[in-house]
Formats: sequence, structure tokens, C-alpha cells
Amino acid sequence: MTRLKQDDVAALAAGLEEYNAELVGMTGCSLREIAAHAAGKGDREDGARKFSVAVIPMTCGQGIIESFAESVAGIVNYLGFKTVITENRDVGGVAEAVQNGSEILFMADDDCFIALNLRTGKVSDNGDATGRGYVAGLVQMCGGLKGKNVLVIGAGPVGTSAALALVRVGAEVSIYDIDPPASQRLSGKIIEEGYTAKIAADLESALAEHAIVVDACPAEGFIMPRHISEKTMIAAPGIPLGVQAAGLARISNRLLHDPLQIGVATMVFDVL
Ligand code: 2YC
Repeated sequence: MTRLKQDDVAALAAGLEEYNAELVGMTGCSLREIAAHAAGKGDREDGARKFSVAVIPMTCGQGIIESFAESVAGIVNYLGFKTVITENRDVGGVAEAVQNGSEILFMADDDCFIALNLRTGKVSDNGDATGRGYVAGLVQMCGGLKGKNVLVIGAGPVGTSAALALVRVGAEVSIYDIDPPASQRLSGKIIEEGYTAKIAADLESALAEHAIVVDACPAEGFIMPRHISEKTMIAAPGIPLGVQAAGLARISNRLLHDPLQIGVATMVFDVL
């Protein structure tokens, strides 16, 4: 899991309106609608207001990421939920949030980023939510994925969640991971769920054979201009971006990529 840097999120909250407009342009759906789809929920505009959300900064491990809590709160607030960032951090922040009547808590240390609904006990993990959220966006961008070949690059938590979400919507999934045993493990999980997936041994030929790609790995700039045609569609939750800068012009309006928005929005709907 790539640790975000302040630069990755510093301008996020201020750019949400523009971000949402781009998303609607690419998928026909708003951030809210994609998140609701990913969580298997209707986007209950009305219900939002009654939930109060708290974001709790966590100092443990490598510590606070400047603008991280503000970005998370900005996204949740943009979706219509009354959101506060606790003054206190860590345990004091949890106490403050509960005493102030917040029902949904967001908190992240170096290894785990969750949303928690205190009333229902529901927990949403960012990695899992991000995988499902990006597939929900890709389904809209591709006008459905049933019977379509999709390459998932990276068999970590986000890639695993994405691959499972893809087979559930009837996509033909191929998996590539730099660590072949990781691809095997993911293929095993998919078979356990009653589906199948192919394992791509070679990335170059896999990219040449697939127009629809999920980049769920932390590698940068390995998707070259030669891998991108007018049919290419990419969902890239992986940080940093796998698409080489030289290829961006070819794919700009068929590329889903953000540091937090789709994952955090899906976490909200998961715990509603
Ligand atoms: O500011 C804070 O509260 C820090 N404790 C936050 C640490 C987040 C570490 N995780 C990440 O940077 C991201 C996750 C958002 C998803 C993947 N990596």
C-alpha cells in the first residue's frame, strides 16, 4: 500500500467539484452514484444529512500526513454528510468523536484505513472499498463488462477486491502480478467464489491483448503509449499512476485515477 504524500492530497478538497464533473464526463455518473453502486446501495440523497461523521488524525507509525484528514473530510462533506475533524488525535480523538455524537468514524494508521459505523458496527476497509469503487466506475465507463476481457495488474488488497468485483459482474479476468505466487493466491480466491480467472505470465503481451485494464499496483509509468489505443479504458487506483506521462494525452478521458475520492466515497456508502 503506497503511503500518500501531502502533495498527493493538498489540493484535493478544493478540486472536488471539478473532479466530479470529469467523472460524470467519463462515466455518466457522479462520485456519489459510483460509490452507491459499489456498495450495492441506492444513493439516498435524503438520508445523508442525518449522519454525522468524524475524521480522527492518527499520529502513530510514520505519523500525520498533512492534508490527509482534511481531504477525507472534504470528500465526505462533498457527499452531503456533516463532517468534523476532531481536535484531539488518536485515542483522545475517538473519545471526542463519540462524546460529540458522531456516528461514523474515519481513521487511518500506516497499515489500515477504515470507516466505522458506531451504531451498526459496520466496518469498511479502504483497500476493499477502493477495488469495488473503481470497478463500479469502469462498468459505467465501458457500458457494462459482462463477457469482456479485463486485465488486473497487482494482486494486493485493491487488485483482489477489484478482481472479485469484476468476476461478479461477468467479466473475463486475467491477473498479472510481479510475484507469480500472488497471482496464484488471487486465482485461488476467485475459484473459491465459484468463478475462474486466467494468470498472465508476461506483462507486455498481456497489455497488448487487453483494451480494458485495472492498474492496482504501485509501479509507475509502465503503461507506454504503444499499449494505448482508441479502445483502451483504464481504472487506476494504484499510486503512483502506471500510465506513462507521454501516454496520458491518448487516454485522458478514459482513465479513472485519484488518490482518495472513489475509495473514501465507497467507504461511506459501505457503512451507511
Ligand atoms: O494523517 C493521518 O492520520 C495518518 N495517520 C494517515 C496515514 C495514511 C496511510 N495510508 C495511506 O497513505 C494510503 C491509504 C489512504 C490508502 C493507501 N495508502
